[in-house]
Amino acid sequence: VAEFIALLHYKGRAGILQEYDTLRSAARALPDRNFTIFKATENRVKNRYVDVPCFDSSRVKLRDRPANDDYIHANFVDGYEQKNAFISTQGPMPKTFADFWMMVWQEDVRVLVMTTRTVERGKTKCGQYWPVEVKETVMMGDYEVTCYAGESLAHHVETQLIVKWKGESRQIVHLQFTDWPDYGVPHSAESMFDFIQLMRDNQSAAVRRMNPPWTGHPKGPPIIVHCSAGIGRSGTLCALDICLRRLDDCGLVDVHQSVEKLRSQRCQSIQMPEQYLFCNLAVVEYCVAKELIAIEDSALGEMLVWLHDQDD
Ligand code: PTR
Ligand code: PTR
Ligand code: PTR
Repeated sequence: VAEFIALLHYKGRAGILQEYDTLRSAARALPDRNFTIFKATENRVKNRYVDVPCFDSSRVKLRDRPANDDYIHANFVDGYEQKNAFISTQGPMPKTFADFWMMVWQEDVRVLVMTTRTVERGKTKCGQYWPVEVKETVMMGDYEVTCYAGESLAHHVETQLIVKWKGESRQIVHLQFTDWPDYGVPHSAESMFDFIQLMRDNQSAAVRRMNPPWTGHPKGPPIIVHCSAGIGRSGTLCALDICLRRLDDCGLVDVHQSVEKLRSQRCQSIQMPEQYLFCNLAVVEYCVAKELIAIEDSALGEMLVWLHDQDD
């Protein structure tokens, strides 16, 4: 940890931004960087953004559909020592609501994490694919989704859902982080740490309630994480979860390597240089909060200034 912090100081803001550039070049050089299914004419309507491609290699296939109609803009992403701990996906659109719920059901997902608002700065970022009023039921394709409880807190909204399909019911929780500013990155990672903990607690509780074995997921089903494009904010959240788990488990941290791996599974994860800076500094903030390191306020302050320094 001390080495990581010393290295950050040595690299400085410019060095970290340069490191982000090398991540982008590395991504472009990946051997199995194919987006054939994303590009297929019939799938265009299923993509929220034409400029955010979806890897063929890690994509989630809808198994109940014919092979030429199994596409959704979603990828399996590994967590810390857990294969396919996450599915990272774009914010569902009315045309893909049914596909989204089919994926939730197929992968046995119990925790949905959303890191955007449905509308930001007057633009639609994500469709309203879940009910928010207590007792409200919506039909999403063949899936009946009912809200049975909801709570709005300072930094997030928690909605309890029951999903029914072919006579079977499942309890699913929807966690929406509302503390991410419309643009850029949060000023402090504190509310994100709390939110990550909430996500983990809900997942552990869900796994305890479930009966193993889970189809294809020995450590429990994936958590679905999405924002608008499903790369910037979702990528940042997944990267932080991975880095903090590793830190807690063995006291090691390698943001660069963790992000590189993430980017090989979900294209463009951590979409902006500032998000990469944020990830690095959030790790510092976590180490300070956990008293793993003692760092002078002035040094931490100086680092936070880099983060929010908009004059590149
Ligand atoms: N049209 C570009 C392509 O297909 O390569 C879109 C794209 C842009 C894809 C950026 C990936 C990108 O990733 P990175 O941010 O790693 O350069
Ligand atoms: N890709 C955008 C650009 O290059 O202008 C940057 C961008 C990133 C825009 C995220 C919007 C984004 O989402 P939000 O508006 O929700 O922050
Ligand atoms: N074409 C969009 C843009 O550049 O604004 C694509 C985009 C949108 C990319 C949002 C990233 C975005 O952020 P996030 O992944 O955090 O929703």
